[in-house]
Amino acid sequence: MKDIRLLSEWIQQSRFTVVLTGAGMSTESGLPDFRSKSGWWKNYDPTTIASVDAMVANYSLFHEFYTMRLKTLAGCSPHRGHYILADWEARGLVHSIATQNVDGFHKAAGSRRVYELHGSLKSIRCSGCGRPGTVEDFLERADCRCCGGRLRPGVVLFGEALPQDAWNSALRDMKKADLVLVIGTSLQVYPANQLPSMTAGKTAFINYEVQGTGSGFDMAVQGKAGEVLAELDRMIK
Ligand code: BV8
Repeated sequence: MKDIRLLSEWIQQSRFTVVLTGAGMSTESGLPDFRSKSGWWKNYDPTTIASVDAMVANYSLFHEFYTMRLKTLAGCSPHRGHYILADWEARGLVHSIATQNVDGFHKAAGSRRVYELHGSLKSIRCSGCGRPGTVEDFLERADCRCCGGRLRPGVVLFGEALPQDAWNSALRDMKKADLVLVIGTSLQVYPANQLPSMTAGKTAFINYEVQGTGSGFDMAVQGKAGEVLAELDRMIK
């Protein structure tokens, strides 16, 4: 409890707070994460699924995986933790959010300055000509209406570069931050996992599992993102 009390003070004193979130930020919305016991990668090996090779060599499996991801997403929505972060931005307590998540929940909850480092599941595009497609067309396994190419979600697959503007904005803000909150991530994925080390400010890790990953932070709070954020919000209000 004392850590959360201290963290609530850091958040109020900070002039430039940046947040980095991962899949653990959305599990309370009903979206599985990747590496926990109930995560997506339990049944699938990411590099054989979420990669360009998989999309080219095994489009059926690729399509099946992302169809399931899109259908699961359609039944979920942001939880109180997403709304609290959006409220903190409106109140000047948070400057921006860099997210590894592709669910769009931070923006849906009202956050304005969100850097989607790994793209967005619902932004469908043609893997051939790059023109936008619709989720409906993707789900029906239709081809691109312009060039007949295969449709794909606008997510960053393993082996692909991150969107330049999102990465540069996140890096710029991390360097300026005097407080970085890292929420719901195992920090296994490069280069997003490098961001917390880019700041000269204080760093706090809020995660269900804190052993190992939590070391190297100024503070590690073990718990569920939504619950910890609600507790902090009560202390700050
Ligand atoms: C690139 C989109 C170069 C798709 C994703 C060997 C060593 C090191 C690196 C590499 C290597 N071989 C290859 C690499 C690079 C590779 C990489 O990092 N691989 C890893 C797996 C070893 N990275 C890349 O390929 C990146 N690109 O490097 O390009 C380049 C440069 C120039 C030109 C060309 C190429 C691209 C990486 C992006 C991949 N795309 N997602 C999709 O979603 O389908 S990654 C995927 O993992 C998701 O985005 C996810 O968000 C992300 C990270 O995972 P986490 O968010 O951390 O989720 P995880 O389940 O792991 O952890 C959740 C945590 O939350 C857990 O700790 C859990 O305890 C906790 N939790 C759960 N519930 C809660 C909670 N905490 C609090 N509250 C809760 N309720």
